[in-house]
Amino acid sequence: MKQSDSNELIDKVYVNYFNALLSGQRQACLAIVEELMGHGVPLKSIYLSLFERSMYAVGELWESNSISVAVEHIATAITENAMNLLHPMIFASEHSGRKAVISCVANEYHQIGGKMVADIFELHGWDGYFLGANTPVKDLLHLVGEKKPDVVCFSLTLISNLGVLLDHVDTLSCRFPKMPIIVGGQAFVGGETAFVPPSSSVQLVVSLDALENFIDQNS
Ligand code: B12
Repeated sequence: MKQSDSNELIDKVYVNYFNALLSGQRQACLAIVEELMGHGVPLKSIYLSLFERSMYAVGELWESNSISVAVEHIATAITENAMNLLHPMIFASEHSGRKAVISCVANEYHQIGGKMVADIFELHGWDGYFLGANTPVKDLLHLVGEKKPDVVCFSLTLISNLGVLLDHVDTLSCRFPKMPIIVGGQAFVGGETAFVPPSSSVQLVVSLDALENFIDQNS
């Protein structure tokens, strides 16, 4: 399906989806996602044009105190739930044995973007081990030693966590000197965070499109 067609289909349902999300109607949200899947809308379009777009909008309403924390929490839970609906698409592709470990740093509780990254790896036939929010670095090191991935990705939302990220990258690089590391996430969008990769094995990849380029080049 052409991207313009999928965006058109999503645009048609977006307002209904967003209203259902804000009023906590999980069933209605899931039905809309199922409808889009039924039309063959690709996973990445649903992730970006429905889930990311609506959660960014939730963030704006939350920031301006137009909705409560409770409403934001329900919207987050519904979004995480809806992402699981797409699992049959994600795991349908043949797996190549390539592996990626994806994690949020300690004190980073925003995990939806990182989960999307893990799902994109799976969609392209990699095993995407997603560690979720607030992962202590010692546990990350342990898992990396066990799984021996081809790449480790960090997702960062809060600029205030940049120091923690740099510490994690440093610790990981000391223990696994040749391990390719990708950092990405909202903290780096718009050039707000000056990130200078500390070594040639570390790179900044902020979008799912750029991630797909990385996967293509390394598959
Ligand atoms: C849900 C949410 C929460 C939830 C998160 C729960 C969860 N399960 O994830 C909770 C309640 C925990 C939370 C807490 C806080 N939050 Co909050 N949160 C949000 C909200 C509304 C949505 C986040 C989200 O899911 N976005 C959708 C995903 C898909 O977007 P994404 O993360 O950007 O990911 C995309 C890309 O960045 C990329 N990507 C992400 N990671 C990576 C990694 C790689 C390697 C690659 C290639 C790509 C990539 O891929 C994704 C698809 O494009 C945002 C609003 C927003 N603008 O996002 C605020 C927001 C991020 N939160 C904010 C704030 C301030 C906080 C708190 C500090 C609030 C507080 N006072 O307590 C705390 C901090 C907690 C912590 N220590 O982490 C601010 C951040 C402002 C800033 N710029 O620093 C925002 C922007 C809200 C706002 N407008 O003010 N939050």
